[in-house]
Amino acid sequence: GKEKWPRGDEKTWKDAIRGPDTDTTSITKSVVNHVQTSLARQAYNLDTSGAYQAAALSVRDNLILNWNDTQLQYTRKAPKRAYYLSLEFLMGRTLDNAMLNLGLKDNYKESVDKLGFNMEDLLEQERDAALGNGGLGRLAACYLDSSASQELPVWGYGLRYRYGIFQQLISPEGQQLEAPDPWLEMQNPWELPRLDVNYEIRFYGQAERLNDGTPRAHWTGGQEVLAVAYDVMIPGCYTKSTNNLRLWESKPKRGFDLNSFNAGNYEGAVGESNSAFAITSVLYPNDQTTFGKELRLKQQYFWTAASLADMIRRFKNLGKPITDIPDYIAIQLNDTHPTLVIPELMRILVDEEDLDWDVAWKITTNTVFYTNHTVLPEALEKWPVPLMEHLLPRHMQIIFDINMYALSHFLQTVERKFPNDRDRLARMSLIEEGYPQQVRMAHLACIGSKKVNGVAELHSDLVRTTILKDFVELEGISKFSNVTNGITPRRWLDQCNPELSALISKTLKVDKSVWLKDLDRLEGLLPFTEDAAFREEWAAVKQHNKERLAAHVKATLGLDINTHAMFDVQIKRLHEYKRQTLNILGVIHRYITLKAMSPEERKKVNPRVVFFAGKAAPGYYIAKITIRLIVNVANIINVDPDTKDLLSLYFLPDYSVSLAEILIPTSDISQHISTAGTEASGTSNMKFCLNGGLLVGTVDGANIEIAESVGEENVFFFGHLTPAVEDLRHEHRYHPVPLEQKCPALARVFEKISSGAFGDAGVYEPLLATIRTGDYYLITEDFDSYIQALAMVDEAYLDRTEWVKKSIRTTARMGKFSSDRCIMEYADSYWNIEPCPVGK
Ligand code: Z15
Repeated sequence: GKEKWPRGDEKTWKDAIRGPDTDTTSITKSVVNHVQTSLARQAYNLDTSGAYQAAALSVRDNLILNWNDTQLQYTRKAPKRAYYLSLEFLMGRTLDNAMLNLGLKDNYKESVDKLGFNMEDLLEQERDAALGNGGLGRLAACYLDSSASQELPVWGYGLRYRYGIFQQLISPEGQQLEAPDPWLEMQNPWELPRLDVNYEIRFYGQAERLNDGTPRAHWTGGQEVLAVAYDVMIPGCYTKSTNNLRLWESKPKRGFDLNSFNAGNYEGAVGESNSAFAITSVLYPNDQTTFGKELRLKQQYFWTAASLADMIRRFKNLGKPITDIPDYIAIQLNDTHPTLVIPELMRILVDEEDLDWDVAWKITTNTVFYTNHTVLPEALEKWPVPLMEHLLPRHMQIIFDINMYALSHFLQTVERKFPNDRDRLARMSLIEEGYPQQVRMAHLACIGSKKVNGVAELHSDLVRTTILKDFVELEGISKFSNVTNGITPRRWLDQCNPELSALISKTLKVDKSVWLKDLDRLEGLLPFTEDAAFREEWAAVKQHNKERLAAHVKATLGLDINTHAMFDVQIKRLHEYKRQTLNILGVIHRYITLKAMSPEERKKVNPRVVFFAGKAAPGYYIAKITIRLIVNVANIINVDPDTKDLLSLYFLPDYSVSLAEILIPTSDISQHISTAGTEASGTSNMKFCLNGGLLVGTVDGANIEIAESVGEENVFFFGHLTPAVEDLRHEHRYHPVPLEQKCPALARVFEKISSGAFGDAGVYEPLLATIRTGDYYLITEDFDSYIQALAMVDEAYLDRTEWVKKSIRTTARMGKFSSDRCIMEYADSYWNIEPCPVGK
């Protein structure tokens, strides 16, 4: 029936309630209103920063109205919801994305224009929200965009770090320096503090089993910290649906402890509160390495416990029996970082809800889903048992119980199925023996989840056949599957490459509101490969994007870039397995080759500009040397009169989402050259291809599926395949061959470096030594075929018409890699959730 108006005069209310500001006139009024009131500033002396803030607050108003309607709809319809738990959300900037998703960018632009400002300048004012390291964090951000765009009831849960990923500075010698990222120093219009939404989170203390015939225990004492919610609105594309990203901030439970002050313990009281603030103070900048730091474990528990408490409170409002949790909640673990939700949910169900262990276990394993993002051993999380016991005594008991007493489900099952297979038991146990013992988080995530997935076909196969092989044999293959990663075409095409987006809409005669949400429509571009005028327009967009980047580099670094060259880009975290070394050694090889040519020969060479960008973990020594080498090679070759017009090299500092948005649309080729079997998926490969850049890559991760989609003739593959890698490593270990014999071309490159051509050779020695001895990532094995692949690129680039055709075909066939497809796969095959559109 019709709901009764809650209070007051209905007409008065309804006349006063407003909708979003969508026409230029009301947008202008709203922006100026924010200048006058929210910002408390005079209209006549407004600067660009103020104009940005006011425009952002106006856009935010629209988001809030949609957010309210969406959340009300979820409350009314009570659909099953999915929660995406990620320690990282690499959101980048919000204003442009929000205006585009609202379909209001043109109106805001017009309004800002009339007020005497330039929209591009305003956008530049915004700091990136850089609450992530790399691919994993950016994937989470793309998935939020797609969930809202698909009108799915999905929330993200994360941490509100006061400092995001560090700012990278590069000294003139090429040393990486790290500075804190004070992204919250300016007012952040994109978050809503919810000081009333808070939970007390316990650490340390004692856990005592009741031993009353139930599995229950009491966990008391220790330290309690408050988790406070900050909500970030996630607008869907061309829909009212606006989801929530809830980020937790830590603070002391009751400010300063008055008793301590009275006892004259001022410093103790302040110290206590400092340690509470510390939990969410900084994002750990280590990508794919585990350090076993107590504060990191504290972050993980703080976040999972607050998120779970929030979900359960919301569930309880529905008034359903607790055993219905799996019908209303799906929890997706983004890597093992949130694995503590498994023992935490068990603790709540067993200790607080008084359920039988088996009932609790069934609920848990029907609610949780786990995505694995790596098979690299150094990236698999393990926590020392003594640390876990100290910080989370009750959870440690529960993990032992899952391992032992839930034995009937696990170790006993293993024993029954594989009698006397002690090695298997040791391999599979949640506890790795050693001094100290360690908790294997991937094993816990695996047995505590309903489904486990990898992020590209090859990677999911490797998960099934290597790190979780024993679990596949125990539980059956159907629990283990694949969801190939994707990217949001909103940010990674429409926003970062507006000219290409406009050209596509014009050519397809389809509004972007359609094809951006149905990316297979790009196939409609294929017939136009034969249209010379279209090809020219296509090429002109790339050229324009190169010039846009060149202008940016000129403005920020004062450097002049040759925009009439092939742009060759490798941008990603620095990692030995990603092999930036292979690339820079290839650049040196190219330099040597050019130097040896006659001026006549040089005239036939294609000019090439090579770009690198990426951060190294602050403690990653070899990665930092790699940056040094790149910078110093650049310093030499960029000023060499023999070659500088044909080959130049840039290391762009402080790689970020925003920098990626400028770089990606410029690329003719991009490099994704990890040792086969090491890159789980990669997602920037998809971004480049969507923007018409071609791939140079190994047969690894999502490169394989990209080639399947765009056609192998449009990808430059090289290098050994995954099955060969282990054997080759074995050879290197037991039958080493000197570099000069193994790979003479590379030996010449090493000689050049050792001769001091790029400064003090001693600096690079530790890096070169990793290749000369051991060569775990098989640089020497892949170098020759890498150089060949680059030669094929040069060859192909000579036929510019054919090249542009390749570029168009690549974009046209990238539909599969929309993160909308991924999110629908998770929704249908894992979470079992459905769209819950507003107003239906
Ligand atoms: C990270 O960014 C990735 C994996 C990890 O285990 C961690 Cl800790 C961080 C990356 C993968 O390296 C990359 O191949 C993949 O595309 C991305 O996650 C998203 O799945």
